[in-house]
Amino acid sequence: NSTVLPGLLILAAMLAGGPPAPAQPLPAPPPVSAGAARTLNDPIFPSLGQLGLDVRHYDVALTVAEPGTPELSGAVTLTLAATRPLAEVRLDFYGPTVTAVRWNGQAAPFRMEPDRQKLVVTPPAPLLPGQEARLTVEYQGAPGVILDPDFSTPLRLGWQAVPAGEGGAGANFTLSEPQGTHTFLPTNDHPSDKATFTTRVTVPPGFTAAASGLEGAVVEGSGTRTFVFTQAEPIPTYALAVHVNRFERVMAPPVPVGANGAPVVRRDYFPVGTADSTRSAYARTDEMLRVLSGWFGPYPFGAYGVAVVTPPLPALETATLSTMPVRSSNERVAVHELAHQWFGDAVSPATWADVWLNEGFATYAELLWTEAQGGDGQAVAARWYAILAQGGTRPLVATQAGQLFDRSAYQRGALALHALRAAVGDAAFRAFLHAYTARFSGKSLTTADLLTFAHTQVGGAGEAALRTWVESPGLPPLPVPAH
Ligand code: MET
Repeated sequence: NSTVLPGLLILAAMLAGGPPAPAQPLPAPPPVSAGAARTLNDPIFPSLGQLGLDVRHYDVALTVAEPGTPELSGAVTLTLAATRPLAEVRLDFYGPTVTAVRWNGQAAPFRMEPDRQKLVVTPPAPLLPGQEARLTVEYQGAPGVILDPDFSTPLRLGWQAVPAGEGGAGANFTLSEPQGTHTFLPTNDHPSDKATFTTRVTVPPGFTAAASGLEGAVVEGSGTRTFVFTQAEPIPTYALAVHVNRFERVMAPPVPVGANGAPVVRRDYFPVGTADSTRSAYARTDEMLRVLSGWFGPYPFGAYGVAVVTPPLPALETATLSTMPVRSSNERVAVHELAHQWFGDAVSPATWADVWLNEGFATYAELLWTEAQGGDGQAVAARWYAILAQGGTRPLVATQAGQLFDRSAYQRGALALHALRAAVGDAAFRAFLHAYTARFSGKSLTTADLLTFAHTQVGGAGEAALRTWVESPGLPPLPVPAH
């Protein structure tokens, strides 16, 4: 799982000592208090989230006074509901020092559990099912460090800082999958609790902020500019994009691929000085939107584009605004991240063990795009098959963190869809994909849910083809669809 840098224990200790002790004795524990400490018990990241907590909306205000440094200050108001009585609210947070917590506008007792990366807030009375509350958290300082162990070069998740001088004037951005969002935002940091976001980012003059959602008017302050974004459809916490840079924002004509042909706003953000060879990877986004929506159904959000970043990191499908490193700026990765808007951002995995539902579908989009260009899709499938035959494979539901983004999640996941397509034919496969996105957009599902849904949509033969690829310990035969 995530590794905490020992040096950052200093931050942890600081956080532990920071908040004041609760001003008054805690209320007598109601019978529900034991349940209040329960996490979502994710099979891969068991400490994430809180059972029974439903965050509906995050109203986020971030101030980045010195872009390129890690420091930020934040104020977030979460709209909370509960599916069981909660005597405490336990948010994932490993961020800057908390300076204030309010429950429905009134100061509320809180404490940090840095070892568990939790901010624990005690409301005046338990939050009950059917109620809604507003929880405000203010914080300031440097985010915590959560390393992702899946990569040979350890990847620091969450809030990124690109110092001035490294080919730019200083930049910050989020790269959070799977569990980095709580380095800069107190969240129920799990894809089973999706939420909408309003994101306000205040930056110095000359800098531009970008974030997931539709952009509103820029508010000019005294020596600051505040950019406001509305993400109106629920997304998983890891999919929230926030970027600060000296950006050039490039608008393109809207593309009518939303629900009932609604126009999708097109904008890309390129750091000033981005090479044409990088920008050219995004020249065909309009065509990609048309091809993929033809297969998958209406594009699920109001906008799409990319924000290019300079560090050599993995690309990430941040909602409405994929985060694209310069080195991944090619059409294959561009179409992969675009496909994730449907699979990952709109239709999300219920647990991290189900993340192949994101990666398999997004990888399959690469084959569909190849075919749309007149290329040989079966050759793409055969290459994936050879990779798995050589490198080994596993059943698709992950059992450990190191499997989340491995070849089985990507290539075997994609071949599972190729097998479904081979079993039912192109027309039924396309109808299945449309029905799947219509049914699960805005929601989260397990692999078992997919198989059940496949059975109802395409019948036993289709489900069996998919199930073989999901469950078989070895490598099933290469599927060959008839066209
Ligand atoms: N979901 C990313 C992709 O596009 C990978 C993230 S790595 C933490 O493949």
